[in-house]
Amino acid sequence: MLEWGSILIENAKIMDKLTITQPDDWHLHVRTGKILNTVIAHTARQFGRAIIMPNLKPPVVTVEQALSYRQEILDALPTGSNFQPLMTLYLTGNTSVEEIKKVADSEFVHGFKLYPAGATTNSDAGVANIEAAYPLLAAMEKYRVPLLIHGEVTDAEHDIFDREKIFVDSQLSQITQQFPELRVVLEHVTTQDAVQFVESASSNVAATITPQHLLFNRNAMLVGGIKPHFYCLPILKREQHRQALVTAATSGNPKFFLGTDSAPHLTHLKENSCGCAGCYSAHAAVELYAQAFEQANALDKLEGFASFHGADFYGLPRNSATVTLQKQPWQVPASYGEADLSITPLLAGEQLQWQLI
Ligand code: OTD
Ligand code: ZN
Ligand code: ZN
Repeated sequence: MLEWGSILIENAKIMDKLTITQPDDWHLHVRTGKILNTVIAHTARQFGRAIIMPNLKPPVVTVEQALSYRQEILDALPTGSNFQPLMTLYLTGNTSVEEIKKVADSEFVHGFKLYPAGATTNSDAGVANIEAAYPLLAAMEKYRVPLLIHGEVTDAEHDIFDREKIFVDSQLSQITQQFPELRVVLEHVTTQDAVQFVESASSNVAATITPQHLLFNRNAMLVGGIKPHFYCLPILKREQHRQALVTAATSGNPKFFLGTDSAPHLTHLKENSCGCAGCYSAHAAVELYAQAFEQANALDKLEGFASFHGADFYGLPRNSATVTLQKQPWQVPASYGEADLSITPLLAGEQLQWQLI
């Protein structure tokens, strides 16, 4: 038996068991109603906490709404679960400085989410002109409320594969320059350019990385037929970018942490002539990350990425419980949920190597 920090490795040559501090998911969609009921146990099985995205219809825009959404999530949890939903508000052109102060004073709401209008699922209420929202960003900087950003431009003339880089160059660099003390999480980074920006920014700027962007490039979605369950936004990029993400995630740099962006959609709405964006990964999130870290020979870096860096950035205590992963191949089910509400998970029907025990 060999100990690396708090990671316990039994059988050092063929590493087949891994115990780490319980991780958190710093970017998650759980929806409401029946979908919430189907998905929440998957997240609660693995994670201590998760940052809950506010892109409901209508969006979560006030602390009061966030508290009632939080209660709905708590009510949907399996009995005995200690899972804690960490709420966020959706930043709109109508957000007030008063609401930002309320978030600063709330122990349950942890930030605002900025969606450029039209960038992703349920983002129509997002910010059309970011500069017009600068007074709000100034208030968030002043009251130390984190800003979580979907970093893509949405103008029709920009190629979908370039939208993140253009956002970083034209918008994010302005925001971090104007508001150097603002705490910023660039959500779900997908490009080498975004990684480099975050690395060279101040310690107030961090990023989440999804399992699909660590494991797959755009060939997974497009070679041999269109695979709608790999379609998410920001869209999967080319291999060079995937490699940059793996390097960042496994570097031990505290600016990078786990955020699944697990986004459940009904199967028939994804397998559709105009399929919706989002990968459902909550069923196997930690297992998927373990696979990516193992492929990079970096399982010893998983705990920092999954369990420490995010809590440290948000100024929350690290979890005290642990979880254990075992190398024990299992087959991902074809779907979850009742027939007419079926959700197809990422890698449905495929074998995964690691299993949470
Ligand atoms: N991306 N789908 C969704 C959100 C994310 O940009 C995101 O955070 C969703 O369905 O809510 C997606 O592809
Ligand atoms: Zn997003
Ligand atoms: Zn998301």
